[in-house]
Amino acid sequence: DPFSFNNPYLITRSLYPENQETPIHFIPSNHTPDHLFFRRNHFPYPTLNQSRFWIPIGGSVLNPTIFSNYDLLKLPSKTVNTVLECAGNKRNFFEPNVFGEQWEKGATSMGKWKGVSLGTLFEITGLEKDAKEVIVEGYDYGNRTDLDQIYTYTRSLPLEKALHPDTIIAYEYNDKPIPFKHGFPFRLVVPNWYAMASVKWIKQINIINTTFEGPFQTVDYVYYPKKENDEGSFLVTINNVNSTIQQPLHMEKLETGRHMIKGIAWTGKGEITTVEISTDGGETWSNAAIAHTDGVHDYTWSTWSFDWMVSEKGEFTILSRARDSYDRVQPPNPFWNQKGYGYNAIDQIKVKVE
Ligand code: MTE
Ligand code: MO
Repeated sequence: DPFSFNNPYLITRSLYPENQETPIHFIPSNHTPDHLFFRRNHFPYPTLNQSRFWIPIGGSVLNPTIFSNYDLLKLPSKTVNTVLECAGNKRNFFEPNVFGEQWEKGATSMGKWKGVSLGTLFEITGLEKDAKEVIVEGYDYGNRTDLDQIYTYTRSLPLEKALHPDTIIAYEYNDKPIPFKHGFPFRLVVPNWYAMASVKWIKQINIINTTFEGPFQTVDYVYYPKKENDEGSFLVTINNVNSTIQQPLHMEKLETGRHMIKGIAWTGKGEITTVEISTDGGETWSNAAIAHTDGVHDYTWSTWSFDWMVSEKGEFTILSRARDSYDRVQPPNPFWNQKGYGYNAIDQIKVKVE
């Protein structure tokens, strides 16, 4: 649409590789459109060629098989509506600050992915009895300066998660082929897990009977809770319960009267049960109204809204606190860790009423 010049742009955190986040106040409550989908890359974009349309599956399988795009399109399809949130989303708000992409609140998306369950492919290849993990490698690669070696972006999943019917090799996003920057032609989509697990531009899949030790799972995407050493570390996997206020804007000036406070809430375990709002910096709380996305529960975020009547002038701190069906609740303080993953402290903005 040549007249869509009013579209908001992504906010660039780094250009090469390209890391950009969504201006969260513009993100619609339903599926994230391509132009607002955050981009998170560890390496330059890979170049596309015809070999990309085949996925070899090997290792601890009975029948190693190369699946073509035609094979994949013919197999029973599976659609999942899911949030994909970067584990580093909101990293910028950790105190003390941590190194890494300084994401604010927009490294998150929600969309409709269609593809084939990984389990469907393993029905064809068979699995050896001692199969333990599924390694998925992407086509993008580059030098990791910290390790002084070239790596591809490669991750593994425990067999149980890989076999979940909603873990898919996707070939469509929002009813169209996946946009190139988001993994075309094939991308792994792992609902409920932070998005580092959802490997873009799949090159090959290998089943192993050991524990994968690639750097994107032994160096990165590990919580290191201590400042001085690596004691007590554990892997980043499922999303924490979280919420983000989309409206009003942080530091917005408002007039006295009625204002709609609204936003999104999501979790990697169960579903969102309540979102509480405070307009007095946490002294009192009230429930927001939650709208679950029209029957498509899946792994979507919930939108919520709260009608705020404000008659006094002054500065106000507005907070949102989500809770899920496992009774996980956003904490007042984030769980600090060296690499700044999984920030989910109570969301906060300030406004001035004049
Ligand atoms: N897959 C490949 N091949 N290369 C990558 O750098 N980044 C991961 C994941 N999959 C990555 C990848 C991370 S950390 C995130 S948050 C998501 O992709 C970002 O997906 P997006 O760029 O489609 O938003
Ligand atoms: Mo990420």
